[in-house]
Amino acid sequence: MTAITLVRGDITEQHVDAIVNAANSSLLGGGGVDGAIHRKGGPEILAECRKLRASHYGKGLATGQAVATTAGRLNAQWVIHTVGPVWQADRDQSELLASCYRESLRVARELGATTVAFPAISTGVYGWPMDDGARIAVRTVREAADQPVAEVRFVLFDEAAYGEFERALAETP
Ligand code: AR6
Repeated sequence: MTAITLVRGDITEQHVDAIVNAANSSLLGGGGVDGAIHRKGGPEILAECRKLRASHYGKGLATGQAVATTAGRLNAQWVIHTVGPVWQADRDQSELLASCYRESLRVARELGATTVAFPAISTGVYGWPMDDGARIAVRTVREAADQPVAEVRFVLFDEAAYGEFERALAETP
């Protein structure tokens, strides 16, 4: 059974096996979590991302998919990059957001990671409402997390995000 824990803070400060990055399909960096990970993790991460773009991911990483690199100078072994959908009020993309969590966990299991830290994917620059993003995150991780992943830690940047994840956790059987 995988434990789901909530922490308020900065994902780049976590000591875990794998840190999940809310990336974009270019894999070449950006703002928010992505910017913080590359800043603190150092150039090794970007170097591996460039190699991925030059090999299997010539067109970039598709929305809902996940791929791992080194974590550079972060207190982790791997960064798992995933691309969330951009929120659109007139289109249900919940399955794509769920896929980010599912695919990241699949990569984590393949790597043998036992502790995995997730941000609230798509809820920043990509505009997904936090309450719905939290419900999808918690539900999908409850369904998909499996050995050897012993802990999935959601790292929430502010009190409001923490509150929504707490509520989602209490509501999800
Ligand atoms: N630690 C934990 N959570 C954070 C941190 C941090 N250091 N920084 C921000 N958050 P975002 P997205 C929260 O924008 O919406 C980038 O430019 C933030 O408050 O990082 O998936 C990429 O390159 C929000 O709740 O990711 C893409 O272009 C959540 O993390 C695009 O942003 C996610 O916010 C991806 O947008």
